[in-house]
Amino acid sequence: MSLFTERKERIMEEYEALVTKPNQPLFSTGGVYERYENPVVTAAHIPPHWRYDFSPERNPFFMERLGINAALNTGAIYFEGKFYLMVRIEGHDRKSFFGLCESENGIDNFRFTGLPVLIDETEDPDVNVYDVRLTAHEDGFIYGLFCTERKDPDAPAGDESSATAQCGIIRTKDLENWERLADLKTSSMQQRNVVLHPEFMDGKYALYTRPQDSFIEAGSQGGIGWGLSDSMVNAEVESSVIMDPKVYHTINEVKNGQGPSPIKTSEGWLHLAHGVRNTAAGLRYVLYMFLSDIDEPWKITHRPSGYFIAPEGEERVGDVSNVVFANGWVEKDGEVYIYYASSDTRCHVATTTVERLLDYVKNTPEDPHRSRACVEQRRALIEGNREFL
Ligand code: M1P
Repeated sequence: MSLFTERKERIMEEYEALVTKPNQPLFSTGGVYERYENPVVTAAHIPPHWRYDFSPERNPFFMERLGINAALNTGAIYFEGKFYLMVRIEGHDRKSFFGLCESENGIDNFRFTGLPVLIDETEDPDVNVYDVRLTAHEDGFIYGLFCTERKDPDAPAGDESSATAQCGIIRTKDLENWERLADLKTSSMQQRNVVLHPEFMDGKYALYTRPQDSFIEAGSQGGIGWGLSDSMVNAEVESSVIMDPKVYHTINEVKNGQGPSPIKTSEGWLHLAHGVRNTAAGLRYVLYMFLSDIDEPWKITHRPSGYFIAPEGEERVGDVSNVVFANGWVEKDGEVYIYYASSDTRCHVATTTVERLLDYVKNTPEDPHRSRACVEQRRALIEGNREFL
């Protein structure tokens, strides 16, 4: 058997074993959601024919020609009976692009379909695109809002790392044909983590924003903003209110950002977001939740303290360690599938229900912002337990 055939057969066998591997829930000490044994998508889930040249003449050693570095921050949607993830796939060349994979049950057997998504460029071509949030809007389109990154035109000579971030917009009705719209205009120098609310607000489109002073730093701005746009064609948010600011000595003291589009419940809008704090070892990204008013979604009614998901075990290590990030979840018949990436490297699922999440957001006390007040809060919990111990 030739080296080509031997390698190809082994790679195909290992790929099939990986993408058909069943995933099992793990016992959860916290009780709010269940994590799973295996990541749902990794770099190794990207189909071999997206990576290798299958011609024995052109590729006698069956080498990878276009390698994949990571499969991370994924948008998610339930569409025509299947769970779809729109994964941020990063090549060895550091450029990200989107690929769609589908699964019947949302927890395993995710397989990429079609081709890597080819997005039209605007007159100012994107250098990098990532972190798409999918929203099935009541106008009938599925929108994908993503970060478009370009070299900072004002970077001084020799500075090859300063970049600008803005919100790119695509839309579709079939997850196959994507129409590129103009990038979102706002009054902020830069934007990342922009998310479309699924319903009209007084006949306008509502967007969650994250204004920022520079590419990395939220700076004097930051917080999760809320603003309206008359249209998604040439979308423009002229002014926004900060509905969830960054706060000193919390999990989001450095910056934060809306995760996926919120889930509508009988008691308000459930939100998943990420918060970033400083540590001696660098930034730590965790996920947190809040509930906002059903009629005025920019008004937060419940803010459970602290984090909802923080990196654990192998999740702690990767290209950017100590990070969890989520830009996709699916609610189906009351069950919630949370897709989160760990350390900018791989995608996981955690499952729960709307009922459990509402219990969590309503009954987890708020951060009292001082150690003494935290002790009082914990003593009240212990006191309330006395009669049951
Ligand atoms: O590296 C962690 C995350 O950093 C960015 O998020 P934020 O804009 O909140 O800092 C994004 O680049 C995200 O993709 C990445 O996972």
